[in-house]
Amino acid sequence: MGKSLTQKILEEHLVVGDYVPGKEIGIKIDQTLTQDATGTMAYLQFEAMGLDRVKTELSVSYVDHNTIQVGFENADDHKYLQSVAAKFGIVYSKAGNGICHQVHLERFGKPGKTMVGSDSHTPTGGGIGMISIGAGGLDVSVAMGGGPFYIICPRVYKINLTGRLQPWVSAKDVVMKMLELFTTKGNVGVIMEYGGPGVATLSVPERATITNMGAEMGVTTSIFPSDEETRKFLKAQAREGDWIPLTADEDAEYDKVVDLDLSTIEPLAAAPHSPGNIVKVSEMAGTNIDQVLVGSCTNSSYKDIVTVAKIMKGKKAHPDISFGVAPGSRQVLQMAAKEGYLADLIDSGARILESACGFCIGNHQSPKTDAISLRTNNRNFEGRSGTKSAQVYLISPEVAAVSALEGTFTDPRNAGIEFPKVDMPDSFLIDDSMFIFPQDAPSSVEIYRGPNIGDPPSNDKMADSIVGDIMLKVGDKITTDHIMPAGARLKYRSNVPKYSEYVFEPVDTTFPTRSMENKRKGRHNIVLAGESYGQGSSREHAALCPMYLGVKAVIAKSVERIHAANLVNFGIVSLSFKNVEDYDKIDQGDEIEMPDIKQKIMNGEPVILVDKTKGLELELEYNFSQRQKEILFEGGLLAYTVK
Ligand code: MIC
Ligand code: SF4
Repeated sequence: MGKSLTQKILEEHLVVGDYVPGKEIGIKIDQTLTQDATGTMAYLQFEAMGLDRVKTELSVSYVDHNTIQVGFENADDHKYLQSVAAKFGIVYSKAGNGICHQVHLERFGKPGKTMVGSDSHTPTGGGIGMISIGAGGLDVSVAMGGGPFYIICPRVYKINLTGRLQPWVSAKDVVMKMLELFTTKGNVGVIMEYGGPGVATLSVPERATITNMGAEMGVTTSIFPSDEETRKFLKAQAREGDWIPLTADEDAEYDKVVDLDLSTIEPLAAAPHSPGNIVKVSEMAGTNIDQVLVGSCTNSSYKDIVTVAKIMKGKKAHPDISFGVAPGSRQVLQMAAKEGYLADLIDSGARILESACGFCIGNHQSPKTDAISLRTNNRNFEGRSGTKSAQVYLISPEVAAVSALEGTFTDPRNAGIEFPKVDMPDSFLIDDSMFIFPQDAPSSVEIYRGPNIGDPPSNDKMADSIVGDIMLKVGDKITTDHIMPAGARLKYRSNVPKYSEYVFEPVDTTFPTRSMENKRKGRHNIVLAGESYGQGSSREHAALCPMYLGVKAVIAKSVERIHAANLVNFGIVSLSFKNVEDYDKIDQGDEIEMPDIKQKIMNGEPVILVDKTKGLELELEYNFSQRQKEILFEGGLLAYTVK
C-alpha cells in the first residue's frame, strides 16, 4: 500500500514509537520558530535546561507580536531575545522584519522538513510541504535542545482539490469552506493533506493561507505537496536549492477523502464570534461597516497586498470607514513600495500599519463600540479586537478592498470592478539585513535581562489526592484568549505573577484573587469546562498562569490538542467525564475531592470525583501516555526534563 505525504515525512523523522495512528510518537524536529509573545518564556525554559547551543538545523526567533512598545517591557523583552539568540545559535528576526509565518515561508521553509513553532499558526509552513506544527513554548524549547516532539500519530484526511477558483474567489474562501465542512471542533489528531489536480492552480502563499487557518479546525497541521509551483516560489526567493519534489503515492490510503471543487466556492465570511460561523458574503451584502483591515499571517502576502492595491488604485476608501493595511513582511512592504502599490494604497486613504501582528492580536485598531469590522485575519473571538461589543467578520482581501470602497459589506463579483489579476513575481526582493545571524563564540555573549524578565515559575510534584474547589464553571469553546487575554495585557507575557492577575479576565475578573486565596488556604483549584476547551492560540500562559494560581485539574468535556499538551507540561491534570451529562451535576463553588488520583493514574484506573457539596461520586477519564504521566508526577515538563 502506498503512503500519504504525511506518513512519508513523519516516518523519516520518527524517533520514538511506531507509525500507528492514535498512538503517541516522537519525531525529530529540523526547524523551530518562536515569536516574542511566547518566545521569552520558551527561551527562559531553554536556559533552565542548561544547554550551550540549539541542536536543530535552524531555529529562528521572530519579533512580531509586541511591537507597539508602550512602556519599557516589550523593548526589554526584545533585547533579551536578541541576546539569547546570539548566545544559543538562533537567527533573530528584528521587529519590523515581518510576521513570523510569512517571513519563515519566504526565507526558510523547506519541503520535507519538520518544524515546531510556539504559535498555533505554525502550520502555515504546510503550504511549502513541511510538517509544521504549533506547540507550547516549552515543547519548542525541548525540540531546540534536540529532544523529540511528541504527537498522537495522526489520522490523515485527503482533501482532493479539483477545478480552479473563479474570479474574486481566493484561498481564504477555500479555507472558510473547509471550516464550514469540518467546523472548529472534533478534528483533534487529524492532519489535512491536500492533493488532486486543483493543487497546481494555487501558488505557495495561497496554499499557506489554507494551511494557516487549518489551525482554526483544531487539526494537528495541514500540508500541500511540493511541486513545480513550490519550485517556482523557492526559485523566486533565490532558494531553488531548497526544493525537492514531494507527493503522496497514487495508491495512498486515507482515513477520509473529501472532494472539493474549487470552481464551486463563492466568497465567504466567518461571522462573529467564531471562525467556524461561515456565511455567504452575498447574504451579508449591503450591511454597513465601520472598519476594514487587511493583514495578519493569513492574508498579507505579496499577492494579497497587490490585489488590494490594484482594486483601490485611483479610488478612495469610503469616508465612513477606517481602513488599514499591514503587509505581512518587510519583503512585501519593500516590493509594494518599489513597485508603486504602496503609493496606490496611501492615495486611497489606507492607513499603512507595521508589518506585524498588530490589529490581529488586539494590539491596536480596536474598533468603536458595536462596530462591524471586516478583517482578513483568522480569529474573531469575542473581544479579541480589543472591543467587546464589536462584531468582527473574517473575509478575503478581495472582499475587504471592495467593501472598503463601498462602505458596506460587498460581494466583489457584483461591484462592477475589473478583476485584478496578480501574477507571482519571477523574483522577490531579497534583503536579509533585518535578520541577525548568531555568533560563533557563545561564551562572549552576555544575556540581557531587564526588570520585565523573571524566572519561569516552578511547580510542586503532583499531590497524592486533589482536595479543593470548583473555582470556575464555563461552557463550550472557551478559547485561550478567554483564559489568558492578549491585546493590552500582552506586555506582561514575561512576568508570570503580573500576567496571572488577568487569568480568565473576559469571563470572571475575580478568578485570580479567589484562586490565590484558596491556594493560600492549602486547597487545590479546579476548573470545569465544556467542549473544545483551550481552542485557538498556543500560548502556554493559559496553563502556566493557572498553575501559578494553584489550578491542579481541569475537568472538561474535551480539550484541544495544543492546550491539552500545555496542561500536562505545567503539571495540570486534565480529565473528562465518563458520562458527559455529569457536567451538569457539578457547580462552581462545589467542594471536590479526587482521592488517590496519583496512584489511580499510575495504575491506569478511573479517577473518582467526590463532590462533597452535592454528595455525589462520579467517574472521570483521562488519556495520558506513560511519558505524560511521568511529566505530571514531576509537576511538569521542565522538572521532568532537567531531573
Ligand atoms: C494568536 O494568533 O492567538 C497568537 C497571538 O499568535 C498566539 C500566540 C500567542 O498567544 O502569543 C497563537 O496563535 O498561538
Ligand atoms: Fe500574529 Fe495574528 Fe498570525 Fe497570531 S494569528 S501569528 S497574532 S498575525
